[in-house]
Amino acid sequence: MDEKIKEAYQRAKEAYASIGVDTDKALQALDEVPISIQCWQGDDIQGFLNDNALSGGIQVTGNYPGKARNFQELQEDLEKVLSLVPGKKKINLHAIYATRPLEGRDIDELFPEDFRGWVDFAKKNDVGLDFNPTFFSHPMYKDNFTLSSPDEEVRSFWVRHGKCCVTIGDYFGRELGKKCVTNIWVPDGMKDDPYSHLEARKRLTESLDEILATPYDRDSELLAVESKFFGIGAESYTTGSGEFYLGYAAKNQIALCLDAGHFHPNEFISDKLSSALLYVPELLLHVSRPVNWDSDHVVTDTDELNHIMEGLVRDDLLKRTHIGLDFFDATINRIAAYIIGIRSTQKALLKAFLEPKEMLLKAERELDYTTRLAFVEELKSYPWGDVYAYYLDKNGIPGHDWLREVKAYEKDVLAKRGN
Ligand code: RNT
Ligand code: ZN
Repeated sequence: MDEKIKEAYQRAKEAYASIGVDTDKALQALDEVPISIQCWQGDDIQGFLNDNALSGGIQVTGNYPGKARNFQELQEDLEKVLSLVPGKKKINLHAIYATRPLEGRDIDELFPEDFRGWVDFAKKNDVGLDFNPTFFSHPMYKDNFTLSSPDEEVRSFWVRHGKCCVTIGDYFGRELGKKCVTNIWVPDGMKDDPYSHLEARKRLTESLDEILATPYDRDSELLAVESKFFGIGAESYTTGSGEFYLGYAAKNQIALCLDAGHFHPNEFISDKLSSALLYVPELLLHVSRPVNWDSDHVVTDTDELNHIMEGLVRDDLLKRTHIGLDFFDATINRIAAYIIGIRSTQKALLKAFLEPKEMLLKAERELDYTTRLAFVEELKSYPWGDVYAYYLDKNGIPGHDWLREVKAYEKDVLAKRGN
């Protein structure tokens, strides 16, 4: 253990103890919160199955060299990432990341065996797996529609895809003994004003009902549905809107996925957590950073990120919330993007765990808003950075020096890929 880090931690521990906060306990709590890492930052959501360009409101911009081109390379990159962040982790997969070639089959006919490679990876690295059917980057994504398509051939294709994916998520959960969260997001919508707002939504309900009727073990898998405000090419109408999915998740008692970039630019998910959890059993978060729109920038230390984590800790919502990351930036080193995003998320969580919760709750209940504001402001300059540095060092993980390691990996591995 680095002596300077240890000394700084001792001082931080005393500072926090003086306001009734136990830093060891905060670190223990942090260490227990699984963070689901999106596999798609590693290769710009390309996947292993096809060369189809991205479509449906998902845009990856940039061409920084060295992206993973296959399963082998993505595994190497993810292992590098896992080695540079402490705590519990999961890997979040999309259906287009099947590790077995489809050989004549299409994605409406996928089997657990197609993902065997990831299960081996998860066991080797002691991580859980989460899953997503891929309703984009495919020729059957037609006229901006998948599950809500008026074309029965299109709609039923995607229903079959969704059903296969429920079975695969169930398999992940059983195989790994860690519940798999399978999240459904469809890009469906219209560029121009719809005549009927209702018809496509009725079809989406029908399709989802068919997918949910797939048998699965509730202890092994949790289904989630993700809303969106608008997408590229779907500027005027999104079938799966916020109200649609809040209602659907509440009615069917499945999880609601809230993506930080999927609401009006002045609307924040941090204020939706407590309301949604009064009516849906669980939440999935897509922690992202929207810059003016659903831009999926790397997560950084923003007010909203801090408010999300505060919301979860202050109101005790963590037990029913799954934290997943959803960003993809191809303009910077992709491994660095991961480390920055994951560490920022962990730091925000840690700050929330380092609050004198009982004292602040009491102040609020007694309408002592002066104390509330004073302490929340004071806390911003408390030495939480020393606590996080200690957490890293205790786990044998480099602190600020992580970038040196990532640059070395870029030189030795990424640069040699020649892409
Ligand atoms: C798209 C959604 C969705 C995707 C991933 C790749 O707007 O946010 O979650 O980002 O499934
Ligand atoms: Zn998302």
